[in-house]
Amino acid sequence: MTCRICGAPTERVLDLGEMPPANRLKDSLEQFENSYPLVMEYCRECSNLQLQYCVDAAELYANYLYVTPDSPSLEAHYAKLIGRLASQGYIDKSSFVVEFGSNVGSFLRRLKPEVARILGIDHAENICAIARERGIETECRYFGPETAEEIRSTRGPADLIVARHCAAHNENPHLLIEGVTGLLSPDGVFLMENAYGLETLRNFEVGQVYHEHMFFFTVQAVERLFAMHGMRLLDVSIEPVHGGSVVFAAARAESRHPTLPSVAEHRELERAALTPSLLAEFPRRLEEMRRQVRGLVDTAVGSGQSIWLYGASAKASTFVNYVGLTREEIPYCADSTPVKQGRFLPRANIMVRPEMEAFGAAPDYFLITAWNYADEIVAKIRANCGTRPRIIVPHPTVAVLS
Ligand code: JHZ
Repeated sequence: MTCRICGAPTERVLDLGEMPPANRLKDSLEQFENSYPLVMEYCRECSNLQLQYCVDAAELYANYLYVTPDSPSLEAHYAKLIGRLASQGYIDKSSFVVEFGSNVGSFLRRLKPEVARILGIDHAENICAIARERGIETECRYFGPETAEEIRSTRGPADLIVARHCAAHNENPHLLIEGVTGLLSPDGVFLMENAYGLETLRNFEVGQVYHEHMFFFTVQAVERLFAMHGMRLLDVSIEPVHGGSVVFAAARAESRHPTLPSVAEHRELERAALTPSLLAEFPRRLEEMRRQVRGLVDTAVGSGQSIWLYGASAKASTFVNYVGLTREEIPYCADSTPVKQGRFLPRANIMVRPEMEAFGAAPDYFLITAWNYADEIVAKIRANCGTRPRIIVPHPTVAVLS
């Protein structure tokens, strides 16, 4: 295959075989589910990590079930991002901000008091409706050059465009950046946040590999992508949310904003870390994690103990199917998202139940599948169930908290 950023040939890093789309929770056990190849590959030329096979967007995003959870760690992250945007002069009280992939508007709600105007863009009607109920003006559509042109002609250019955890969900990043350059004001800034490819590899996060994540962006690949569209990176930071994320700020090459030292720093750190041996180690370490989790589950179930998953995240879907867990051994998964409750994780067929029900059941073990929120979930379990349940956290290394 070839790199969808620079066109050079790619090499295979990980092959998970055929998997069902991660967020496609089933309404019933009988419901038919499609599976598609899940293969991660690497481009030596621009250091891009991508999925080899991309599922059609209409198949992936129709009736989307992901609702950004209310989480103290995400709230702290939003506050930090907004502080940084203001202190670097990327926004002020006169700014017009457009966020695409805005989901239920959690970030825009925080940003609203700091700027003049906000607009959310999301492709899922059910999600846009929730955002609007929360007072966030949201248009239901895909972002691309056409949408950008229409927004520009009706509302004017954007001073800040935000894409948090959605740019990697688009098979063609060139079209997306074309849209960005079409809408951005001359000195406007584009803020793009994604799961960081280097963190995915070095934390051995198999759960990050699912069909929506068509790219695992790296600093070097994104710098190349922006340069191909007359854009320049201004700033890069690595943040702990979503299992290790990278936040890029970029602008037109001729923008008044300076390029900060963080860009060269992270580029060099990444060059030193993203080595052939890390790429080769990734599937080997995943196998090791799989054996450890399997062993813990087999021992617990074999001795008659009960286990609940905690977190029906997209990451959970790849994780449980990679480890080979099913409802025979783990019947339930706790999750606070109402639209997920009563449905089943794809292939594993584990039923999603409200978290209060899980606390009431007080199983012998919780296996944290939303491990990126492990601290706050462990605190909730301890507050509601005391010290009885043991808690398995699979990342960054498999640990059992007793
Ligand atoms: P969470 C989604 O991935 C999908 P997921 C998407 N493709 C993406 O890129 C990333 O987000 C960023 C639940 N939960 O956020 C809520 C509780 O039940 O890791 C969620 O279902 N109680 C857009 O799905 C899940 O866990 C809690 O206290 O991997 C977390 O999903 C908390 C904090 C969460 O994203």
